[in-house]
Parts: sequence; structure tokens; C-alpha cells
Amino acid sequence: MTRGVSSSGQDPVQDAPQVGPPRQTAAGLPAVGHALRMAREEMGVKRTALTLLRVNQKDGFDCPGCAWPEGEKRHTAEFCENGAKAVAEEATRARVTPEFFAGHPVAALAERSGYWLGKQGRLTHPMYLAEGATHYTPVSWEQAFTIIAEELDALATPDEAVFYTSGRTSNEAAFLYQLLAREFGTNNLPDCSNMCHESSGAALTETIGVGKGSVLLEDLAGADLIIVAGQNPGTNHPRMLSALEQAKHGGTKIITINPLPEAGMTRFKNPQKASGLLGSGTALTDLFLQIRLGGDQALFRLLNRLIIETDGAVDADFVAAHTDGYDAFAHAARATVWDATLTATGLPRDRIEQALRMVLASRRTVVCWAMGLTQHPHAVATIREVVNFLLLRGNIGRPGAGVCPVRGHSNVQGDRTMGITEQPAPAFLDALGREFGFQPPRAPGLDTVEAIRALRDGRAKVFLALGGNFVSATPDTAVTEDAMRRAALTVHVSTKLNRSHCVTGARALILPTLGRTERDVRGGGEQFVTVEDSMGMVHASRGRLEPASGELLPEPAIIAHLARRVLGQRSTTPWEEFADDYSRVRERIARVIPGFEDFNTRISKPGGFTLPHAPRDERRFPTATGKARFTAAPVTWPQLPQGRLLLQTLRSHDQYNTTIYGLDDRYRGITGGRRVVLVHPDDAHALGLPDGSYADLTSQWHDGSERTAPGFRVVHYPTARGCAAAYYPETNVLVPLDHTAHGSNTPASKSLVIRLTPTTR
Ligand SMILES: Nc1nc2c(c(=O)[nH]1)N[C@H]1C(S)=C(S)[C@@H](COP(=O)(O)OP(=O)(O)OC[C@H]3O[C@@H](n4cnc5c(=O)[nH]c(N)nc54)[C@H](O)[C@@H]3O)O[C@H]1N2
Ligand SMILES: Nc1nc2c(c(=O)[nH]1)N[C@H]1C(S)=C(S)[C@@H](COP(=O)(O)OP(=O)(O)OC[C@H]3O[C@@H](n4cnc5c(=O)[nH]c(N)nc54)[C@H](O)[C@@H]3O)O[C@H]1N2
Ligand SMILES: [Mo]
Repeated sequence: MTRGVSSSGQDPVQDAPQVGPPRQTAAGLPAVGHALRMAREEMGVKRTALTLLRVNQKDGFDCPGCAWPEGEKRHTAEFCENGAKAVAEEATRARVTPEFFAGHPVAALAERSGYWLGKQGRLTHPMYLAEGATHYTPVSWEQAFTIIAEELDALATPDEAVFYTSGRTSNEAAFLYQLLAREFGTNNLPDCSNMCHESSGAALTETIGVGKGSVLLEDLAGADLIIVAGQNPGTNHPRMLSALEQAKHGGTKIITINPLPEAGMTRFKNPQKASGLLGSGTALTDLFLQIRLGGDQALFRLLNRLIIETDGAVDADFVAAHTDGYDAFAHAARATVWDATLTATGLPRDRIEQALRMVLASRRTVVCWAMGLTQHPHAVATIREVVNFLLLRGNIGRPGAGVCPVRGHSNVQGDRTMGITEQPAPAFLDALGREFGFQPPRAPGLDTVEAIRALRDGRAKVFLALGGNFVSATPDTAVTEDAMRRAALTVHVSTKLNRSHCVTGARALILPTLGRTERDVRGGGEQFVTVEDSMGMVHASRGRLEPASGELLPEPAIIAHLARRVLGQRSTTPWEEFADDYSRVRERIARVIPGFEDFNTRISKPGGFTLPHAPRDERRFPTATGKARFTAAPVTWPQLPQGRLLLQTLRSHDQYNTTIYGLDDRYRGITGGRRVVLVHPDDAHALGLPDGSYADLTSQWHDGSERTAPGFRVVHYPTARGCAAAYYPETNVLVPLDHTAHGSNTPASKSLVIRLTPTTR
């Protein structure tokens, strides 16, 4: 049975990858050059200067690139190459106008690549695709809101509507959006986090009682040892490298755990420093553990056994005072054997012993991670094992130590804090209902994967998205696109054209909005919004550029107007006030969400404020038992049949999730194309695949179904044995919808058993 053979939305002609050797170093002068060239091309010289100088400044806007915090001492240009690309992508002068839509039928747009769609520029007008129509046509905001209200009214129950959010959404917009969904009557608030750090949230909430990281920037500098597992900061969090470099100069040791030797973690040239532009850079990693995909839980469990068996290595006072579950965990850990761990990890024994020595020599340890740990079937268990590892030596709740899940989207953490979740806590709903005088729905809503199932099965009929690119970011592209086409109405609040605008329900709307870089003037004067970074710091973000078009509305205003139209007079919420003055929204946030007391005053302080975090601040663990919890999940790792490879789907250096900036992956030595599959030379030889040959990738699923992504250039690459890597979103077609992490339902997009079939180009 074949589920998906899809190359939909690709321009194969454009995709002609050239391959050279991977780079050892990240950033430095080439990075600055690339960033400026791309920025000038998209924005011109003046806008480049106006925007790039304002990124992450205390009176500027929050970089839409990633969620890494800014720190107290900011450089004049606290930006990185990829932050600059993110800004250029938004501040481009290219425009997608009503004339553009008149010249391009939706069916033709659906044939275009995501790269091409994004390059067309900023959306300028609200656009409507009527049932059966071939083209989007302009529509007034009033008409657009009326169409949405009509469709929502026609639903049998509010639970037939889905309110998706992507993590660029500001706190103010997110708060209003969840309020709209809940006043309407549903908790169907899936978000990109479901595909991202949900596994971290699930594991941390259960074990330390707070689903967020417990370290601040100064903790990195104060650590003896930082472990970076399953993360590629050189591309995805470049400013993190500056923090690692600073720590390194203070004597911190760094262990990197990754199947790929990623540039930046090996050597880093700091573009914020003159010496870093030209010099040879800092070697960040002291010990590189080139692990097999999915081997991390086994590795940490063995390290935990070895710690337990070392006299005096366990922080017995901490364990006794602050944790429970130690005995059961220690019992399970003692049963761990070397052989199985060596198989699971593919690591030589002496490397693990070396890691152990570094762990034991460290009094203060931080573990950082990202998608390499969260997107596996056993992701939650893996992250719980990381928590066990830190708890054993008392490494949570003191300076220089802790858990550091490095978030993706710039405000994905803030959106959760604001209540964007399908599983709201009862206390949050109580507070929300009290503040706005209504009965919030109590039944859990749909997450991302469940929302796709509901659309597929006809249980959900209206899909709204506040940002993002749902059909490209989600798994099982063919299944998801069919599901989307079954909707009665799909609505996207967006800055740029993307594939989700082309694969639509019976009717569709595109609602164009302001980006971070743009000035937001409302009835109540010039507005700013707020965001929360990966370390729980909340600060203001103000754009300066003239909006891309006079027709754009900011997200909070779109939501507020829509809410009034949908809810009518049954809502006593003062939506009109919220649309005009965001400080009114912040007043309400302050009353509903703990940690935001006196929000408007505290946010006016340059740099903002840090949210409380009980484990970090007071070693208080708000779990079910009031203690930090050791947990002893069975250790698992992916099983690989003979002749198969384990595929991870990851980001190139020239993309922001589904937004493709360019066709190069400079640090990995790939240029001019994205349909590449990185394979260890020995594995490739065994499979009869010379470097430069072409192969189709086929994944197999338990139910016998197969999914194929055709035509990938084989690149011999020094990844771990048995493992392969290819870019997302081209490979999302390979990820079965039901292949998700236990306990978080996150698509296991770093853990696909595939076979490679040689093909001609
Ligand atoms: N420029 C840029 N910046 C971004 C983004 C972007 O697309 N472009 N996306 C943003 C978002 S939303 C996110 S979530 C983050 C993502 O940031 P990352 O998590 O760094 O992104 P990925 O490209 O998915 O890289 C996963 C890394 O984990 C490694 N890995 C994969 N599987 C395993 C495993 O089983 N074990 C171990 N130890 N390592 C593994 C891979 O080799 C790779 O280095 O970046 C954010 N920042
Ligand atoms: N196979 C595979 N799949 C993955 C992943 C993976 O590693 N492998 N990673 C997953 C992860 S970590 C994530 S976070 C998701 C990302 O999923 P999403 O967040 O849904 O996707 P993005 O590509 O970030 O969304 C890009 C779109 O957002 C819109 N946009 C940009 N800025 C703004 C703004 O300011 N306001 C509004 N309203 N819209 C804006 C633009 O129209 C742009 O086209 O993908 C997931 N999917
Ligand atoms: Mo993400």
C-alpha cells in the first residue's frame, strides 16, 4: 500500500545540489558577508541599516529568528547571520498584491516550491478564495470576518473548529487568541510546540514541575560543564555560540552529543568581535560523542549507573531533601549493561569513560538540547533521563547548573505561558473565566497531530492559523494535505505566501499582518508587543519600518475584530479597547497569569523582567509529590533492520523551518539544491550508492504502508554509522502521522527507518 509519493511543491529544475567538503568553522567574516548581501538584496541599503541595527536592542524589536536570550551587554548589532536573514525575509520590498493573485491560479501556485512562494514577497491585502473559484480575490476585512463568523456559526459544536498558532505570535496576540477560542467554546489550540519542544515540556513538568528550562545566561558562564545534545546552534541559535565561547574562556568544558559533526560546535569565530572575524576561532567542543540517532537515553542511563556506582558522586543531601523515586531509579540504572549501550549509541567505550570523568569533575553542569532529543518515539523518556542525570548530582536549582531546552520560534515559550495549549491547567481556566466572566470549556482540545486526524475524519471543519505554515510543517504531507482539503474553511493570518495558502479547504482566506520589524500605530497611539525568550525573560518588541502595505492589520487587532464578529454581544470582553491599546491586554494578562503582576510597569524597564521559576529560584518542585522526581522508564532505541538506514529530517543553514532563504547549506558544503541525503560512506558503499548518485527514499510503517520521497542526491558524509540526514520539509511526506513520541505526541521526525532505492535523476 502506498500512502504518499509526493514531490508536490518542488521545482526539480532548480534543485541541482553541488557538494564540497563540510566546514569546520562557523560564522566569522563570511557569515557577516552573506547576511549583508541577502539583506541588501531583499531590503536595499537604507532598510538594511534601519532594521539590522535595531535587532534585539533594548528599544528595538525582538529578532524573529530564534528564542535565544539577549543578555545584559548587547552589541551594537546583536544579530547573527541567520537572524539577519529572518529580518530580510520579513522586511523585503517584494510584494504579493491582488494583481499577483489575479495572475496566478491557486492550482498553479500549488505546483510551486515553498522557496519560490516565499520569494514573491509580503502579502498586502486580505484575499478570499470562494468555493469552486480558481483564484484568490481581494476582500475587505469586514467581509473576511463575516465569512469566518458564518462558518463558525454553522458548526455543530465549537470543537469542530481548530485554532493553530505558530511561535512568532506575540504574548498579547496569543492571549487574545486563546481567549477568543475559549469564549467560542473550545480548547482546540494546537501549536508548533506540539511538533517541537512538547517532549521537553512533558518530561520537565512531570519531573521538576515546570515545563521550562531552569537556567539563565549567567548560569552558562558559571558552569563547569555544558553538554549540548541534539542541537545545531551554529545554524539555528548562532548567538548561543557567543555564550558558549564566553563560558569556554572562563574555563567551562563542553561535551557535544550529535550524529553529525556540526560546524560551530567544532570551531567558532565570533562575528561580534574583530578578532573573531578573521582569526581561527575558538574550538568549543572538548569531547564529541558521535552518537547514533536515538541513542541518547541509553547513553545517559549508563552514565547515571556509573555515577551511582562512584563513591561520593551522588549528591545524597540533595537527593534526600528534594527528590523522590531514587531507589527504584537506582535499581533500574544498576541493571544497565555496557554492551547494549554500545550498540544503542555506536560509541566506543573509552569515549563514554572520558565523558564520565568530565561529568564527575564538574560541580556545576548544564544540559542544553533541541530537536535531536525531542523528535523521537522515546523523546520524553530520553529527556526524563537527562533530568535524572542532573538530579543525581544536585544540578538543578543552583547557579551554573540546570536544564536548558533551547526553544525554536522566538516566542513559542511565551505563547504557552499565555495559554496557547490544548491542555490548559484548571487553575488557568479558573482565572480566565473569573476575569472575563464566562465558563471556559474544560475538555482537553486537539493537538497538532490530532487536529489533522480530526480534519481527515470530518470531525473538524474550520481551520484558523495565527502564523505558521501548517501543511508544510506537519508530518505525512499527502495525508495532511488531503485532510486540509476536506475543511469547509481554512484561514491564515500571515506575513508571507506559503504552501498552506495553496492547499485549502472549500473556502479560504489569507489575512495579511504586520511583522516584528513594522511600526504598529493604533487608536491608542504607537503600540509595542512583548515576548518571552527561552530563559523566561519577558521584554518589549517595537518595529520601526513602515508597514508593507496600508491594508495590513496587526495580529491583536485582527483577533479582537474577529472575536467581536464571532462572539457578538454574548461576549462582555472589551475587544474594541484591546484592538486599540495593548496595554489594556497586558492589564488582563497581569491579573490572569502568575508572574506578570504589574506587567505594564515592569515591561517599561529596559530589558524587561524574568519570570519566576520555582525549581531555579527556590529549589521548590511543584510536581504531584512536591519533590523532583527520578523516573525509570525502560531504555529503548531505534531498531534497524538489515539494509536500512535511520533518517533524521533537519534544517539547512538557509532556511527558517518551512521558509527557504536559499538553496545552500554552507557549513555542510552543499550548494544550489536541497534534495540531498547525507549517508556515511561505508553505509553508502554497502548499499551500492556512490557519492553523487541518486536515490528515492522510502519509509515503511507498521501497517504496511510505504511513503516515498523521490530523487535525492546521495552525499557521502561523516555522520554516525547507520544514520542518514535530509532536509525538512521535503521529507515530511515520509513521516507517518501516527509515528509520534509517547507522552507528547510529537511527530518522530528524527527517527525514520528508510530504504534507499537507486534511481536516475
Ligand atoms: N536559522 C534558523 N534558525 C532556527 C530555525 C531554522 O529553521 N533556521 N528553526 C527554529 C526552530 S522552530 C527550532 S525548534 C530550532 C531547531 O534547532 P535544532 O534542534 O538545532 O534543529 P535541527 O536542524 O532539527 O537539528 C537537530 C540537531 O540534532 C542532531 N540530532 C538529530 N537526532 C539526534 C539524536 O538522536 N541524538 C542527538 N544527540 N542528536 C541528534 C542533528 O544532527 C542536528 O544537529 O531552531 C530555531 N532556529
Ligand atoms: N520533518 C520535520 N518536520 C518538522 C520539524 C523537523 O525538524 N522535521 N520541525 C518542527 C518544528 S520544531 C516546528 S517549530 C514546526 C514549524 O511550524 P510553523 O511554525 O507552522 O512553520 P514556519 O515555517 O515557522 O511558518 C512560516 C510562516 O509563518 C508566517 N509568518 C512569519 N512571520 C509571521 C508573523 O510575524 N506573523 C504571522 N501571522 N505569520 C508569520 C509566514 O507566512 C511563513 O510562511 O515545524 C515542525 N516540523
Ligand atoms: Mo521549533
